[in-house]
Amino acid sequence: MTTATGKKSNARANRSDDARPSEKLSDEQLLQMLYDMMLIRRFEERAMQSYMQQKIGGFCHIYIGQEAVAVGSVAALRPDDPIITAYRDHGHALARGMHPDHCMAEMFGKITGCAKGKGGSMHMFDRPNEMYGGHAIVGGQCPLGVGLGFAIQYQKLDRVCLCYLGDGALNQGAFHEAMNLAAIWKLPVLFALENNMYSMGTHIERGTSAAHDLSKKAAAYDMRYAECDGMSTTDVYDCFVDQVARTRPVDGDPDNSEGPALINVVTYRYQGHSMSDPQKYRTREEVGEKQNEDPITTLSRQLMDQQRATQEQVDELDGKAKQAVRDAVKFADQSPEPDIEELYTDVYNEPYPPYRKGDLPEMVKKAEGDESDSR
Ligand SMILES: Cc1ncc(C[n+]2csc(CCOP(=O)(O)OP(=O)(O)O)c2C)c(N)n1
Ligand SMILES: [Mg+2]
Repeated sequence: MTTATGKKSNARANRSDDARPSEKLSDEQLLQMLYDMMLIRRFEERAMQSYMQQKIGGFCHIYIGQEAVAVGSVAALRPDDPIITAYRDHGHALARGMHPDHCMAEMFGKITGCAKGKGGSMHMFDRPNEMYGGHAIVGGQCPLGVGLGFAIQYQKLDRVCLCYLGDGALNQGAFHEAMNLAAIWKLPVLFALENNMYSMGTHIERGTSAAHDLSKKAAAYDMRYAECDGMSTTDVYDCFVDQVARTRPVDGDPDNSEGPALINVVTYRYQGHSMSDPQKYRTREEVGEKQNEDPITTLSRQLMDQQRATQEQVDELDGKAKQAVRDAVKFADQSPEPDIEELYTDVYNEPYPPYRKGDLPEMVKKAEGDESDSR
């Protein structure tokens, strides 16, 4: 595997034992993981195409290359474990079980989207599948992830929150506040660093202290640290099974948990930062080299070498993924746009009517009334 700066290291050095949970996965489970990655890849390809056709507006950040991170880590969770992430979020939503129709419709700004088309690409939410966004402010999801962890602890549940972040978030104050609180309150949160080595055009070594040894970031908060190879689905899975088990509070008791951890998942994005990125900060050779480590090709080969899948089965899965995405585009295309009234719903817990000139919201009127009463 590779370290934060791309150098080779022993991915399993941080593990408590040498057992590999992925070896216990059935053929069916492994093929499901392969399919989930194919679905994300094909979804992202069609998302890029639809963006070029101006069917998708705003920002759009493509996850191609990083599929093993979301799929491998989510597979290590229980369905009731919450996850939260940043704006490069379509992959996480799909890995968590969001139907591609509703994911694509959200991107198209349609009422059938997971957030009624009001969030778009960066704000995938799926409460039933315990997916809490989709956040555009770099590092902004870290304190929210800590909040999810606090809710678990407060309710004495035995869940684990997976809070994904990019390497750019390592330099945000919110990340450090979140790490500190998670550590002192021993919250059941795993900070899954998706270290694709770039934040926009800035290489991690140029923008982040101790980039060569990110265990120091965890050590600063007296927190556990682990690394895994984000280009290998099974390595990600093995690492997260271990870390989730160590963090999960048995019977909801924080004393029966090893507390939070920072996990450095070394990965790579093949596309630009967003849809408009001339990518002058890296060479074609560098991208090509990483494409040789493609997570989908790697898992396909692994399964075929072990005679757990045939080429025909792999092709069939890919065909199924392509069809699911074609259907999703059709669904999104044919869905209606939200009505204009939707601008005023889902803003507050108690919805307010539109603000017209001279009209004060009920809340303000009430506050002013209270003030005059007390004068
Ligand atoms: C607080 C804040 N500062 C700056 C930005 C602009 N911005 C958007 S994405 C990004 C890069 C973040 O990179 P990283 O966290 O590594 O995530 P990646 O894009 O690699 O997934 C920046 C600086 C922002 N959205 N929020
Ligand atoms: Mg990054």
